[in-house]
Amino acid sequence: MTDTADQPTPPNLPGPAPSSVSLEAVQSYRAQLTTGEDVVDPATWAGSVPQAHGIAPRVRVGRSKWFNLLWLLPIGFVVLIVAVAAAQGLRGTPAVQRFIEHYPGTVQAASSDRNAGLPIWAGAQHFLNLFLMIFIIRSGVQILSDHPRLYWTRHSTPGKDWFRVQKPVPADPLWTAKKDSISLPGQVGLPGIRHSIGLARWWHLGTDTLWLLNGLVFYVLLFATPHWRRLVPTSWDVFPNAVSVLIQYLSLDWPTENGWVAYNSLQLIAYFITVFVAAPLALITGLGMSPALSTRFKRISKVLSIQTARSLHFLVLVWFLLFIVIHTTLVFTTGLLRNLNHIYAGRNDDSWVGFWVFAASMVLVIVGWVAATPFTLRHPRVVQRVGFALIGPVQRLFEHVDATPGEYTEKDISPYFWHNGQYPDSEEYKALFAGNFADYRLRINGLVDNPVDLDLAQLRALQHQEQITQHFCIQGWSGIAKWGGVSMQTIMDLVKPQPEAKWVVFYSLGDGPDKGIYYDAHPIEQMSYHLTMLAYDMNGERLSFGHGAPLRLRNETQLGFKQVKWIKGIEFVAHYSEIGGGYGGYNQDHEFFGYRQSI
Ligand SMILES: Nc1nc2c(c(=O)[nH]1)N[C@H]1C(S)=C(S)[C@@H](COP(=O)(O)O)O[C@H]1N2
Ligand SMILES: [Mo]
Repeated sequence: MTDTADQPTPPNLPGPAPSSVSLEAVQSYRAQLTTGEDVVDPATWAGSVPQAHGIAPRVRVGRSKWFNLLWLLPIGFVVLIVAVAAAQGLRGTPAVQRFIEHYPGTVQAASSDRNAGLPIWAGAQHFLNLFLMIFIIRSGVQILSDHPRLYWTRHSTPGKDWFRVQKPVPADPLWTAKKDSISLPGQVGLPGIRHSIGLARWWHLGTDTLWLLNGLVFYVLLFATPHWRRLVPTSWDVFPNAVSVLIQYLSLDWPTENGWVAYNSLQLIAYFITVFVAAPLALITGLGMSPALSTRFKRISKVLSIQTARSLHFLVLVWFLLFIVIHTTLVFTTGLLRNLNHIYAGRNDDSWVGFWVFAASMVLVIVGWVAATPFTLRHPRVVQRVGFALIGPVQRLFEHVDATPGEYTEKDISPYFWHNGQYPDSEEYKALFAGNFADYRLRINGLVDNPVDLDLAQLRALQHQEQITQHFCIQGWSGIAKWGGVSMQTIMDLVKPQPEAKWVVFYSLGDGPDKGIYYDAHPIEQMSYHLTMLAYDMNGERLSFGHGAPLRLRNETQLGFKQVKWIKGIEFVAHYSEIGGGYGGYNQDHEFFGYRQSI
């Protein structure tokens, strides 16, 4: 950040022309807002975007070759057949027979019998885990499909993605991330329709909170009882035993299971990784995508950049999916009734008790699964409110971390910075653009002692701030740019907010996708953060049309949709509930986002 000390400071500026600052200006902005619907109509959703389907998942090989992952199905099948043949061959050899005799597959500690059986809490938690996972996975896949590409660097450069479920990025220089999003079938994605990330995130973050609580209780109970011994390997013998189990499974001559007393070593390793590696990694990589945390904990975000976090988060999903498929297959094929009795009935026999508990729980699962999407489309405000109740307090906590400037340098600037949102096309904007913004005025008013109208020359005369920061779009792409402009603190020194002013509303010259102007409200505390500014330059040049000319907001503790572009007015208010639909911004009113989005 560089301050240009020789530029005039606020008191040296020419005073505002009193006639141009008026209540009418404020009222005219508010009158241009629309309120948004309380029900989702897929036909008119997000500005009537037609549903768009992705393509089969592909992974990049080398510079520009793409491997279609559907090939893994036939390849996997052939590999499995070969592996079965090889394992059967191996079991015929005396050396392998001796090995299996020595390492039968299960390490049984002397105390194993004391840990025999599963307590009721384990069954209850297993069910809750399974139930929550359905919503977590469906909404997670929905979030991915809003920017259906993965990268290893924070630049999100087209063609540099390593994974995509979407065609290559078209050459259109004004292509937006929203146009790049894809739809999912309504019973796969949650809620399935294109660009429904706002609702998907409430499901994802809300059920995550419950899942983490469930996991925490599980950890506590596990270590407060001897049951941790069932899940934590305590001898190196698990490795040869796991190899032995694998050979036995593959040769289709399965080991005798005694899961009541101890899991076999392969199972033990899989459970251990799932509980103690994959689950914590899901949390860490999830938080690694947060703008507030990333700008604050720079050391961590240097290594775990948003895109590394996002890619790893996806790989954790792949692990969970594989685990679920293999685990369920084995539960079904290694003595279903007994297995179900172990987990749901706390008994070690072949009665039907566990099965009926399982069947009843499956009814709940199916009802939840089938109802989730229709419910979300019919009651999106409920999803928005309940989701916020579950995750809002955490987001609020993270918001209080002010970033310190200077994380990135010129060499970090992204070669490609995605565009997003709805471009302005009003006569008002076109006329201003044609006149090179000579007639542009930024109107700042509301609960301030000194309302002002500023033209671009006056804005440029204010103390200059420059910062190189990372943008985090809610859809998942990111980019680094150098922003030049005026800090919001300088603006506040000029307009002098009154004590009642608690929120600051930014109005755009551009409409949102459902008509009515785009706007967003920010808490006033964040306006004095180091990196909160109005930018008129980007990467050393004037802000382009696509990126928000002539003026846009940067508040680096929040996601991209809150960075209003093409700003025409700023209003200081007591609360945003009187503005537009009353939810704190255009996306909050129309697409059920949250007014605090530090994650
Ligand atoms: N006026 C207005 N501002 C907007 C939007 C919009 O649609 N209209 N989109 C937002 C979103 S979702 C993002 S990610 C950023 C994108 O900024 P960029 O196009 O400069 O990358 O602008 C934000 N500001
Ligand atoms: Mo965005």
